[in-house]
Amino acid sequence: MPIERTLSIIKPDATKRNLTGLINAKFEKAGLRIIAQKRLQLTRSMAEKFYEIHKDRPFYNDLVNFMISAPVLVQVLEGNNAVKLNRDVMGATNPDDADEGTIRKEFAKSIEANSVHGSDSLENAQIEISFFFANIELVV
Ligand code: IDP
Ligand code: MG
Repeated sequence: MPIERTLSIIKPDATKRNLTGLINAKFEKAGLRIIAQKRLQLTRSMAEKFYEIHKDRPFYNDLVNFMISAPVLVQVLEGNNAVKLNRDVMGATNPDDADEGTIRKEFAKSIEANSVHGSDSLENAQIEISFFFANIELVV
């Protein structure tokens, strides 16, 4: 299985409730290694740019406001099939549809305030990692 890297964000609903440690434990238990991590207050322009792909969706403005409503933890996770493995650990976008034991099932408050972001492809993972991190910050 290929070793991959993926971009994770622990979202404001989770940082506000002091859930970063419990969520990181889920990643580590699944075999994902946190090789970079920092707590940031996103600016509106950063959040707009990060979610630009969704700019025509009806939830875009609310999503940007949510993502700047409190600090986030941006992270790079590394492991076998990390992109898909992380999506599996996260669970479905809507917590009502998420499997038992997933982060979103356990912690998400709503389809918007769903506790975590994870890259959806290897190509997007590389783009998203370089959005937040320099190579020198990725430490295995
Ligand atoms: P994903 O995070 O599971 O990849 P996306 O479809 O890429 O889901 O949506 C990005 C984020 O936008 C979601 O994680 C969630 O915070 C928010 N979002 C997605 N769909 C809705 C919706 O229907 N209403 C409100 N917010 C949404
Ligand atoms: Mg997505």
